[in-house]
Amino acid sequence: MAERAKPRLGVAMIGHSFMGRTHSHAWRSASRFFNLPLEPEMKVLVGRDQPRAEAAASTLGWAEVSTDWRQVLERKDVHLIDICTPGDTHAEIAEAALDAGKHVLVEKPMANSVAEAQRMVDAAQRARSQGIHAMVGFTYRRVPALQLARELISEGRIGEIRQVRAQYLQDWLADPEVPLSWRLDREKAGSGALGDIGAHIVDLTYFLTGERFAGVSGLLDTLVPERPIAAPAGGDGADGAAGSAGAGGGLGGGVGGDARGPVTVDDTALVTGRLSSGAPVILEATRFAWGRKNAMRIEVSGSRGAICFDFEEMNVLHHYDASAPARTAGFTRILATEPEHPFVEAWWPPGHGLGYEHGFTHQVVDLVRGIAADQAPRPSFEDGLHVQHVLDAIERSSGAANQWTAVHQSER
Ligand code: SOE
Repeated sequence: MAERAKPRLGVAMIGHSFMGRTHSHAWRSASRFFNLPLEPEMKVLVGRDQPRAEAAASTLGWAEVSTDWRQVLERKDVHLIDICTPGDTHAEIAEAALDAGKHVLVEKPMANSVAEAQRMVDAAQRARSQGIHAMVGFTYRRVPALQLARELISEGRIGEIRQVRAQYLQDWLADPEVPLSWRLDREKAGSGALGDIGAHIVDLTYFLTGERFAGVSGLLDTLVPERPIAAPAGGDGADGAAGSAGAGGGLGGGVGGDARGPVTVDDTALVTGRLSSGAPVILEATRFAWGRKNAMRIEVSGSRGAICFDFEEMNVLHHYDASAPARTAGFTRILATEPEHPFVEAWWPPGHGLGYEHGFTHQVVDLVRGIAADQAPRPSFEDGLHVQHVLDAIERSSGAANQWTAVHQSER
């Protein structure tokens, strides 16, 4: 008997640089590896420049191209808008899309300010009664080893949460000759290391412990206040908005001449904080840690043990069981590459491991399943708003000589 065709989920994506490439890969692979209730269709790629968008669409597998996202919102065959542009455009596009009855996936951090994030939450709440869903792309939540970490913590395997330490270390700005890009422009990016990578460890602390932040003390610093002005380059959206990235969607760009311009965001963010239980947290986000390429690390110490993760070994989770006899106690290195681990069974035979891109595919899988079941996928816009409140409190604290600053708690 012929199989009945699945209902379609028409997708339009805005922006086609680094994040646009990862998302395209995810939309392409999700239903090829996972049994999804809806079939995603890569309908339209939106970019500001027609020829560049056309080239990207043909490489990444989008059927059509548009230079006008508002027109795309009018299309009946488009059901979901995937926003991969710099933060300054997120609120406007997400609000309009939700009000037009489209589901939304938006890259992190969800906005450049609390006020924008709040507007997005309001729009998501209006849309929810119509069965429309919104999700923020904190993709690391869907790394199998980190999903396992959350399972172990919620099963009580490390006991009560006592303390969290997390770092997100990169080095792509350590060289002062790396040119300016949109990520160094406060107008476009909202903040620097804080929002770009610090947002991930704020979200992961929240995801793993299930606790919100209560207060913080923050120290932000701009280590290289001026940089060469970048030569115009290809790409569009998330990594091309200020002409920063080539077609490959990398982070840096070419230098245009001798002219220099100001860096208007933080280069490094250092934070101490407390969770709602009172548990202390220490966070560090920097793009100046030579030799650290994408070292997103998190260690949670509980009353009965600990878990520890480093993205540079993304298939590994370390677990310490404090009840083990001292003679043989030590961190157990768990390879999260087995069919028993979240998402892994859909991919390769045991032990073969996953990469950066898989988190994005898993994100699409959970989003599509949530939409089909009419069950709000997480991280929701409310979750994203909490992260935004934490970033805001860190900035205010840093501006007030690191003064302890309460994190505003909005309703869930
Ligand atoms: C750049 O610093 C960046 O691409 C972040 O923007 C991403 O969110 C992170 O996954 C990797 O680093």
